[in-house]
Amino acid sequence: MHKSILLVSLLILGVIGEHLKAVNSLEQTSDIFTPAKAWNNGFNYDQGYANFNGFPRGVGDLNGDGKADILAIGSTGGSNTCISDGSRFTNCYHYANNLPTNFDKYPLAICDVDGDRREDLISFTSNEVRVYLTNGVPPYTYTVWTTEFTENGGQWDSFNVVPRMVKDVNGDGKGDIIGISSSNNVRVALSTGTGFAPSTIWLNYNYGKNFNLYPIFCADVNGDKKADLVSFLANGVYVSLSTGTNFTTPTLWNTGYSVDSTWDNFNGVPRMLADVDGDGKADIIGFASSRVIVSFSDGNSFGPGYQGIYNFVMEHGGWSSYSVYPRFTADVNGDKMADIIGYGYQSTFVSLSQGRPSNITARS
Ligand SMILES: [Ca+2]
Ligand SMILES: [Ca+2]
Ligand SMILES: [Ca+2]
Ligand SMILES: [Ca+2]
Repeated sequence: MHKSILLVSLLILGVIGEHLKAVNSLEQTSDIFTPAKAWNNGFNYDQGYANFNGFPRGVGDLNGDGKADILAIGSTGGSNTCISDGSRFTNCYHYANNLPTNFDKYPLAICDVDGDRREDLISFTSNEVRVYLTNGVPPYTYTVWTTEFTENGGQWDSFNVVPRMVKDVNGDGKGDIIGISSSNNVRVALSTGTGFAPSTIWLNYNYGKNFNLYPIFCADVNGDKKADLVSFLANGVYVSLSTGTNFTTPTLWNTGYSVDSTWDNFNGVPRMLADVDGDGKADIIGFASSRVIVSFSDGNSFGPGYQGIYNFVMEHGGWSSYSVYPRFTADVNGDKMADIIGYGYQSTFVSLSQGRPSNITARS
């Protein structure tokens, strides 16, 4: 996240103070997600994880059992993970040492890059991309997979301006690097299983160069196992499908979730892509100020917004900012439907997806 986001977040926290703590497990009726339950108490604001940039956190299936686990970077760069057993994040262990603690400058990603179905940790440092393969006895050590996409390897110096992601864009089961350069080139470096091949340009695209205003993601939205590019521009959500060798010209898939429709910053009203109903196509999960909204992908567009849950948002539960209370979406109980994971004030909360009930009505 950009520095200004942190300052704004700290200001908000200071001004509003104690009553805005993401502590809840609110009683609420929920159309898609079950009420929030605490699954872990270790990587939260109250335990010193003050903000996302300084204490990056993530989710990913680190042991390959189909259930996403949590991972957090502490103040000295040591990282710990807690494994999902389907109802808690438990069995915690030390994952790796000396990871960077400035996400905007040195972003991290979690993705399986060698195809063994265990997700790995990818760290973009000042001069090399380090891959921590989760295939041995922790704590894991890294190998350097490329020197591209780094500060010294081409002015990749801020996630907010020149984001980098790791997702499988060619469908071979191994995660690839996708980076959008300052000259608007979407560069892809394919994983060989033991390294990242030299990057090539898959698209020239000006996404806005400001992730906080115009968030951008890689996720498979049409179910062909190749991750596509999804960007939230000023007037709507645009999708650029992966062909396996390039990204197609972006087309408009939904007119909401964007700056013009009051979704004006990621820090306050985050948006994500994950497959909430388990049909293989990633859907939009939007954390509006008053509730979580889901728009399902039909492979050609994102449909109308369904009420997801009245929690994990500013007005319900005190989730005042992404910086202080980061949220993620991933399948934590192994039913192939993506759930909500929120790092709250004292606990990490989970709301499970119940899929797409036929009796719920779309509202936008
Ligand atoms: Ca797991
Ligand atoms: Ca791949
Ligand atoms: Ca795709
Ligand atoms: Ca879906």
